[in-house]
Amino acid sequence: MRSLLWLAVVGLAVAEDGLAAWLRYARVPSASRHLGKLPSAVVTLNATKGYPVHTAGQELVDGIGGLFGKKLTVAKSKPKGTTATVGTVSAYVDKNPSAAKGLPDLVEDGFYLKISKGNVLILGQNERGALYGAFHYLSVIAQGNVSDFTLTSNPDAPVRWVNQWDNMQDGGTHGSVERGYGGDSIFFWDGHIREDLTRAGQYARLLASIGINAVVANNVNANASILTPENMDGLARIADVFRPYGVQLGVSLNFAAPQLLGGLDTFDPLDKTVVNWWQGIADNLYKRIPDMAGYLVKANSEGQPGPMTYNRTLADGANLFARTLKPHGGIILFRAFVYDHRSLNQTLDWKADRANAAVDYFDGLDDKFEDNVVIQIKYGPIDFQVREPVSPLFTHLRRTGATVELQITQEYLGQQAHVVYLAPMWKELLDFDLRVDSKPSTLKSIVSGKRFGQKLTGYAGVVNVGTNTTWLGSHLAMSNLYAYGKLAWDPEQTSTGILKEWTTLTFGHDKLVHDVITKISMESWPAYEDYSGNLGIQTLTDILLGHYGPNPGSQDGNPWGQWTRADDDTIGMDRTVWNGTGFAGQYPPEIAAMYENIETTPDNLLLWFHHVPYTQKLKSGKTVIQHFYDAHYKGSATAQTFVTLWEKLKGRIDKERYEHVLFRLIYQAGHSLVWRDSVNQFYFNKSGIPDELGRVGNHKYRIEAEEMELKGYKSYRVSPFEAASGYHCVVTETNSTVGTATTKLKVPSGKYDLAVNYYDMALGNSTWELFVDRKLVGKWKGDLEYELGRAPSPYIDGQTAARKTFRGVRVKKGSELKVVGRPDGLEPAPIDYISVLPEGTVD
Ligand code: GCV
Repeated sequence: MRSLLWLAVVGLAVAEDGLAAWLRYARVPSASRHLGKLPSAVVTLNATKGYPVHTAGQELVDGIGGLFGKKLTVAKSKPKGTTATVGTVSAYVDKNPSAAKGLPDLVEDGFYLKISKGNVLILGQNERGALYGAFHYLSVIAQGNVSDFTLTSNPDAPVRWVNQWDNMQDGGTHGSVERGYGGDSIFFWDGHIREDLTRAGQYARLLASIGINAVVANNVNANASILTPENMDGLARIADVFRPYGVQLGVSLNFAAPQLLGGLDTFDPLDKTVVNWWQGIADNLYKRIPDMAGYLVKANSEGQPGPMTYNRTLADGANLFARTLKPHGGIILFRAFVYDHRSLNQTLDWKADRANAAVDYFDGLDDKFEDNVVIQIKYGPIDFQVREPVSPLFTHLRRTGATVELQITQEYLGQQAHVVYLAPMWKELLDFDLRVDSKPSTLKSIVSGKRFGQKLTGYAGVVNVGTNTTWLGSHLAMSNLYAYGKLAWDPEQTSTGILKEWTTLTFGHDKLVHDVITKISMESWPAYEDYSGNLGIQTLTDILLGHYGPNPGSQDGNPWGQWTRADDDTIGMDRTVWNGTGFAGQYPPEIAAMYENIETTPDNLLLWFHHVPYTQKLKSGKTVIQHFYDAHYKGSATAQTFVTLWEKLKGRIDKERYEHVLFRLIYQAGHSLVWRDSVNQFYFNKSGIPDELGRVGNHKYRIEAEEMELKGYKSYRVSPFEAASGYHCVVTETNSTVGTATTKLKVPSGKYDLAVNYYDMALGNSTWELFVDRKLVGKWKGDLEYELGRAPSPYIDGQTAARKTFRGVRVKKGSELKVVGRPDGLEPAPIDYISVLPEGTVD
């Protein structure tokens, strides 16, 4: 009872499951001291229930109540005492005509804030802007700042959308949310729109608080059945729960829907019956959702139908929809992610290059699009890799507006099982100067519309939250969603500044908590790049399966085009004009010249643009291969420090989130070693060039499971070979045999960390027990598929390889070390090796 009271006094939320994310409204330190500087009542101007100004009033009451324990009332006209007045500029000016002159110019969705001696004025250019202003004020006071200030804030770009890749139906290759690692869809189930859309409303609230104005709820790999009358009614229900937050609904379309759903014998975009069919769809949608944002379309890409099926241009395809939306005020985001994954041939054609596709397809179409078409372009020319140059297509569209597509869900970047704070990467991309016509042309100036003067430009972020209370599957990953919204509003904000805000709102004010989260987050992208794919070679993940664990060999020899062209002596894509695929020539001359020349290409993109020997010297003086080895050791060593850093926070944040994050960081530390060893082993094997420091292939603390005394276990050659230490692991002889692997330790007596590398497949839940001299050290289950949302894999490979560590175990010289594995289902309790590590060592 006493502890409950204490919790109430210090204002700690009891269930910190992540659902409230950064909108926890947890009590600020010394809250009672600030009460005099806060409003006592809220006045909402022209508020209608279910619309943003009304919501803003409610948020102010809830926010100030939670943050400071001060109960506010909502009034329609001015009560006595200090007030927070919130509404649109026009509603305010109607009541106070003389105030008009003193107000700043606001663009759509912008807001004005004036805080003076406890009186707060929050005005939006529109209702949505008023809500944004209220959220901004609450964020400022939640960070402990109750001083007077005045602020005019306008968004950098009008399009600030998020995309969800939610499927109508669970199952299949991608389950409920394609590339989603936070549970099932919050929108759809069993082919329909969910009855209970509470989570959809909560999502809209989070998004509104960071300035997002639209959500495309269904996957770009769209199911035509989204457009049945019943599902359109369902979409209208989603729009209803979004509306109070000023979030508009967008819909992804399947280009072949006239045929698949409408029963027509064609989906040719120039066919009159097709045009009429789509007009009917638009009219029917807008009848139900008058404020619908518009459409998102993926066409002629990865098996999706599109206009090119009928030899029509991509502009013909986009304009078909644009024209049907125009009478309703909607816009279409048409994706530039167009390429043919079937015909690219690496062996026959040195010049073949998937990276060329977007410019090849879109060049010459700039002035052909309707003015409500926006081209949505992934930040790099391939696919959300750990390092890519900015897509050159941004420089080819001067009349038609573009959005940059960023990925919050970490498809190729650790799937939320690895912490990777993405704001620093996004900042680098946005700040990159593309030098169009030899003039400053940063990506951010292009997507704000300032560089070329287009009206419709901005940002699209693939988020893929799910029903998990953490939204993305990991508490720390939520800083990426927060940062996405903040940068889309104002790309000048810094990665650390955004992180500081997010940390305060999410975890509170403790300095140590801030220091730790900042250090982990800011080191996370460089570390991940170091252990997953260096020098612009891309994330060396398994591109044919889950896009998660290491599998460098999977990049080449298939038409997906994420090639490295690694052979025994050389590596990298030659994208030069003089000798390669010509991709470098798609940039404006200054940038093209920089990438064309190996001397002026930055090291971190060397292998993106050039095909070189492993012995090629970098600017650092290292060879390519030695850089690979060193970077993989460095990155994985950094990942180990995340665990010890986080452990400093024990007792300083709530137990629930502390444990949740710790579990993931421990897992990441182990998996970073899997990455390190797989990639190093792979290139050592290919190149035959040894590591100057003698680490690769030499692991003196390891005992290979296949070299232990086996009973019920047998040796198994792993594929790909590099995913196992010594290329082999052990598996139980049958699905029901209990296996034991035993050995005598030769190390001097003392305390050691015992690390067992095993494989946790999605085919069962084996159990393992580790004994020293017949005493149980620990027991664990192969159930990571329930704990981590990352892509499940049925194989013994780099996706499923994991590590379990027991720290500070006493052993004697000659002690018996034994692992007992009990298979379950089709998972044969696989073990790779056991490391007996002197304390403080990791290998
Ligand atoms: C929605 C990548 C992903 C696909 C995704 C596609 C896209 O290829 O792996 O899952 O499909 O990009 O962006 O359309």
